[in-house]
Amino acid sequence: MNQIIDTTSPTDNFLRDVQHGLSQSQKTLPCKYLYDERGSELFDAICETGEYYPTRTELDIMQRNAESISYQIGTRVMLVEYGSGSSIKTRILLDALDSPVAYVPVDISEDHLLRTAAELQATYPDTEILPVVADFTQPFSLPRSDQAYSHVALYFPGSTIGNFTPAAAGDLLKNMSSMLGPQGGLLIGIDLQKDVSTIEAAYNDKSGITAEFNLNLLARINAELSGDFRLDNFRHRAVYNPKEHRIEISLVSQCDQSVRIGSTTFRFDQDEAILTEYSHKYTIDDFAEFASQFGFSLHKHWTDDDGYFGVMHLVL
Ligand code: AVJ
Repeated sequence: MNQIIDTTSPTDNFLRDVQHGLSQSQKTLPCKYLYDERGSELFDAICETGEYYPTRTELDIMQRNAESISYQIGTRVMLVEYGSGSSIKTRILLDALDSPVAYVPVDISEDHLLRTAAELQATYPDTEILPVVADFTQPFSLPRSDQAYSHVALYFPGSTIGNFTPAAAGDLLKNMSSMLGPQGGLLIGIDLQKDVSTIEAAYNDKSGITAEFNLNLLARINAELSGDFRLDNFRHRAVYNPKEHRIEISLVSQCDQSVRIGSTTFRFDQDEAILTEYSHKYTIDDFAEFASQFGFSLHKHWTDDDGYFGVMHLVL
C-alpha cells in the first residue's frame, strides 16, 4: 500500500458548496459532507441501530450469495469500490473472489480510508490495496497495479446511488460505464421500495443517532468554516415522499435566526428546512431500466426474503 492519490482540494470546495447551498430558496447542503471523521463514525453507529435495516440486509445478501456473486464478477479483477467507508462488505467479496489482483477503495474521508486500507492490506497480502482519496462524482484516474488484471469490477454497495437525484445518478452511471470499459461489470446495492413506516423508522432511530449524524454537518461547518450554528436551534427530520420514492432528510430551524459562516450571514425562518439528503428507493425492474439508458444490462440480482434490498450485477 504505497500509492495514495488525492484529487480533492478540501476547504475551498466545502465553503463554496455550503455558501451556494444556503443561498438557494430551498436551502440545501450536499450530503457528501456528512462524512467527515465524526460523521463516518456516526454512520457506522446508524448501521448498528435496530431500525436501520439496509446495511445488515445487504450484508446478509452478500454472505449468503458470496460464491455466486464472486463467480459472476470473474477472476483476476481490479475491484474498485466507490464510497468504501469501513469496507466491511468488501471483505466478503475479497474472501470469495478468485485471485483479485487489486482493490481500490475510493473515499473522501481520508483518515478513515487510509486506516481501513492498512487493515485490509494486512489481511489480504496477495491483493494490492490502492486507496484513492477522491470525490467519485468527479472524474479521477484509476491507479496502476503492479500485476495485470483481466477487467475492472466496480462495487457500489450501500444504496449510495439512492442519495443522488435521478439526473445525478444518471451522470454517475455514465461516468462508470466509460471508466469500466467493455468487459467491466458493476455490482450495486439498491434499497428497495417497501412500506413507508419501515423506511421512515430507519431514518428516525429512537436512540437519535441519525439526528446526531445529520446535526454533525452543522458542527462541521462551525469547526471548519468558522460558522456559528447553534445545534439545538435545529431539529432532524426524515419523511418519505411517495411520489418521488425517496426519504427526504433535513434540518429544520426551530426559530427565526441568523447564522454567520465566515463573513456571510444567512437568515432562517422558523420551520424553514435545510435539505441535507435524499435516499431514493427503487424496484429491481425500475433500476435495471434506468441503468439500461447508460448501456448497462442486468445480468443477475440477489435479494433477501423480505425483498427489502437488492444487489444487482450489471454488465456493459
Ligand atoms: C448508506 C449513504 C445510502 O441513504 O440510507 C443513513 C445514508 N443517511 N441514514 C442511506 C444515511 C441517514 C445512507 N446511505
